[in-house]
Amino acid sequence: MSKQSISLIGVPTDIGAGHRGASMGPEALRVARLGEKLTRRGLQVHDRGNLVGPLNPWQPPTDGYRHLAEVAAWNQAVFTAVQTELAAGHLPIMLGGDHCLAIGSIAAVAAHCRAQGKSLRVLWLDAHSDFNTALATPSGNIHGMPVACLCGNGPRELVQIGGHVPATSPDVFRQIGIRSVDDIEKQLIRDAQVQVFDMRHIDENGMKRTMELALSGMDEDTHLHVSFDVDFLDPTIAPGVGTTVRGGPNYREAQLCMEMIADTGRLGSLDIVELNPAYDKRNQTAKLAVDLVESLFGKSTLIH
Ligand code: 4U7
Ligand code: MN
Ligand code: MN
Ligand code: MN
Repeated sequence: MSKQSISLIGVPTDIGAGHRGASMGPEALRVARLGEKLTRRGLQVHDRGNLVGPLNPWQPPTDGYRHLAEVAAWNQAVFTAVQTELAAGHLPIMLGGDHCLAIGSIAAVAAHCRAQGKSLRVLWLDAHSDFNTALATPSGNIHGMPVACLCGNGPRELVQIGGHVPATSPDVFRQIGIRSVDDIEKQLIRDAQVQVFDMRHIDENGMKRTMELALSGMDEDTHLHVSFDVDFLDPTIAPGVGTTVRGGPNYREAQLCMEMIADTGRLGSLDIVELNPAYDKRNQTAKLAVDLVESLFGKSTLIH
């Protein structure tokens, strides 16, 4: 078999976030040697450089959304880039950037699955559900809305990215590590029946059982997309994010999560988002993210 080909796509934006600095995430991941580590794993890695988009105007929300036009412009660029890589048979890795970029990346992955007759599974590793709408959001920040937008619940400018409305549906998502959901957002999650494996689920059942459940029902025609919001991790090990929530997975739990995803052999695309070097110390969170992504691509300590 020929080498699996990976494309790194930098998305240097904090346009959807409530704190500045996630725009420095792509470079922090490069400095932590993401590309070299994956090359060492036997993968063929192409760094496509950074996408370009509007600067952050740092304005308050209007009609429940902050920077809607700018978020749409960035996501249009992400959609096109991911579509191009998937069509060429490459596995795209988004170097974020805030989590609003998942609208464009997952819309492109969903379109690819439709064209190829594949089914889609999205693992949403996050402290948050990101299922807010203009009415539900306490902040107006669009990085708290990508899952809702992808399910057709959002502004026309974002729901239409990729041309297929809705881009995908709640049943493709499995959310893991959740521990901060806003009040109205909770009701929306319940109504949409999104499958959420929250921290209590992990506490009670362990990461192993949780991942078995989240990964069940996939087959050889499943494209697995992982949307890895670095605030998924416990902030004691991953302080370099804008929106920390205590009580996340520890180092071993996070490793097991990644290893079990690798074991499926189905990983087809990845977002690494919300890394914010302005809050980090000596790039430790970027280094940890790279370490976990190595496990996601099959690095293991198993001897037998
Ligand atoms: B992230 C929040 F209110 N729910 O909507 C909101 F708690 O991509 C946070 O998961 C969203 O980091 C966090 O502003 C978005 C808040
Ligand atoms: Mn989050
Ligand atoms: Mn998120
Ligand atoms: Mn965040």
